[in-house]
Amino acid sequence: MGYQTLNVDVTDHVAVIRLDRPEALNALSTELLGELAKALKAAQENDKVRCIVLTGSDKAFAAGADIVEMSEKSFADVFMGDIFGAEVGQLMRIRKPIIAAVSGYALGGGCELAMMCDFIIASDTAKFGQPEINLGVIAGLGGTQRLTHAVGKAKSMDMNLTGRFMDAAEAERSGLVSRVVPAKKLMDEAMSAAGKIAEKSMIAVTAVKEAVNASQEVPLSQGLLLERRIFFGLFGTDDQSEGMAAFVDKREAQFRDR
Ligand code: DAK
Repeated sequence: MGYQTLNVDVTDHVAVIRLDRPEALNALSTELLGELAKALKAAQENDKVRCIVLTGSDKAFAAGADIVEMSEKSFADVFMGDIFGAEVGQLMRIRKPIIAAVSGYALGGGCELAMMCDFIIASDTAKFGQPEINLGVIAGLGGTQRLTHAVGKAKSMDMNLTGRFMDAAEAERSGLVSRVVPAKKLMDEAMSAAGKIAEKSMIAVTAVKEAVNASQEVPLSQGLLLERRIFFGLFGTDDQSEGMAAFVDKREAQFRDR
């Protein structure tokens, strides 16, 4: 399918979705978010795809929601229109792992989009921020919630109240990103991580995603119970038998997602 604001490429079981609105630093317009939701759904439904990498340009992952588009809207427009509600709902329904490969600006909705992914690999040029305060509003896609979970209250308050940007080193130190690599290596690193995930049992991969995501929502005792139940359940899979037999036999496991 052809997109106006994205490029999609599937190689070796990895779908790379690249945001491509360079004239606006990949600002998240309604069109872009609609296309992103479609591309993610297509990746979810494509059996060849085992992992997704979401990325932008060297200069910007995404500089936020499209301010030009939003500037004309009233309370009634955004409330009754539930802007981006359907698109974000689609993203949250993706069960395959999504890695955000972030270079340059990830601001406002761009930072929030990266945080909606399963983990973030950043280039050393990455800059994260929730500068909505400068526009007279606050974050609306998780910037006060997911960011606080990721970096703690102090840094989240600092970023949401002052609108300052966090560089890649601080983002790694604070737990917002999992790895920082030189800008030139960003896609190699993201593809290598995605390739590693693609080799695993998709049943176990999907289970990891559900269990870790649950840790952000439920009390520890419930999370631990859920984890244990899923762990026990995986003993009903061929992939558990194969994975453990392969270890004992000192060979590579051949997972079949069964
Ligand atoms: N929207 C529209 N255009 C943008 C943009 C944005 N967010 N960011 C950059 N651009 C455009 C610029 O207007 C400029 O266009 P031209 O003037 O060339 O036509 C072009 O991209 C290049 O930008 P600059 O000339 O400004 O480039 P610089 O290198 O000088 O500065 C910058 C880069 C990223 C520091 C600067 O562009 C900037 O501050 N951008 C705005 C960042 C920002 O405030 N982001 C937060 C936006 S608010 C919700 C859903 C979503 C949201 C909220 C609720 N619900 C579902 C409830 C999200 C809100 C936001 O993200």
